[in-house]
Amino acid sequence: MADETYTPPKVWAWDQPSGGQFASINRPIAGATHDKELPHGEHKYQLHSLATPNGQKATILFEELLEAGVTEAEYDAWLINIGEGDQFGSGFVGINPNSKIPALLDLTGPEPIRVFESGAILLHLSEKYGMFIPTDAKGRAECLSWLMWQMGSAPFIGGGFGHFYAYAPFKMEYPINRYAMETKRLFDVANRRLAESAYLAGDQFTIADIAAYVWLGAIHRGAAYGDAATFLSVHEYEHVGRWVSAIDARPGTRRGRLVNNRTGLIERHSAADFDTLDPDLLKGITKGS
Ligand SMILES: N[C@@H](CCC(=O)N[C@@H](CS)C(=O)NCC(=O)O)C(=O)O
Repeated sequence: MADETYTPPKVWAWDQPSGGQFASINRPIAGATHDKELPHGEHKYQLHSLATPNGQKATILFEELLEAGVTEAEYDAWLINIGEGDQFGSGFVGINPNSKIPALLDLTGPEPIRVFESGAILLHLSEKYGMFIPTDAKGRAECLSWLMWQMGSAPFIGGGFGHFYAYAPFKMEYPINRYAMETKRLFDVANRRLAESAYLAGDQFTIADIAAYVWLGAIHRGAAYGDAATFLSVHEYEHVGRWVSAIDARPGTRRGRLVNNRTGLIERHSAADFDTLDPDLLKGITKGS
């Protein structure tokens, strides 16, 4: 059982740092902390992000669209350093009042459209180009169901398991047990689904796969939360492993994971930017990316 006890006061107050990694950027209020305009490039899509799993969803879809020949999907990707508080600058808050990456400005139409929440960005772009989302009612419903499943469950993996297992100031048995159990259950949900179909929504690779892959793939290959892959025995989920390997091999996905990434491109403004990288980075997935 838990080895720490705590009696909450009648009214919670923000009077001390919570401790742990990222404590300095956590606060209980929304809104901008400082004035800072966002930079602007030449393309019709301006993405402001970072290569966390949620950020990679957007860059993977952009690179997959470009890989599929959708030249209108050219984009500028600017770095938002969440450790430095860039997400609280006035320009960023203007396109995402929730102050979290990724956020997109779509300038393809008569007026600018802001899109925030990684799932909304995936839907916005896939529907616009009619790609990576099935068009028949049954396939679309399956795709949206798995997309929303991922969006709803990511906080239990990242904010729950990842936080208490890797980032909290000390290890607490109760929350680690609770969220390890839930994370393993989610792996099992995906594993059972992937035992019956190649991808989450069926035979085709869709935005539901992009959303789930960035989270499950990072843990599966041992790139997230220290030794979480061993702790959670993820090798048991063999169908998830097969699916992660298949998606790892996609050139668009490989490029997308390297954008806004300190081991890849800090910023991305053209396809030629990838030529500046070590070719080995583009040939395969490295553990740290
Ligand atoms: N539900 C959001 C979550 C985004 C999110 O949690 N972003 C994190 C990085 S992965 C972030 O920007 N954190 C900064 C902060 O919390 O201040 C989405 O999927 O877009």
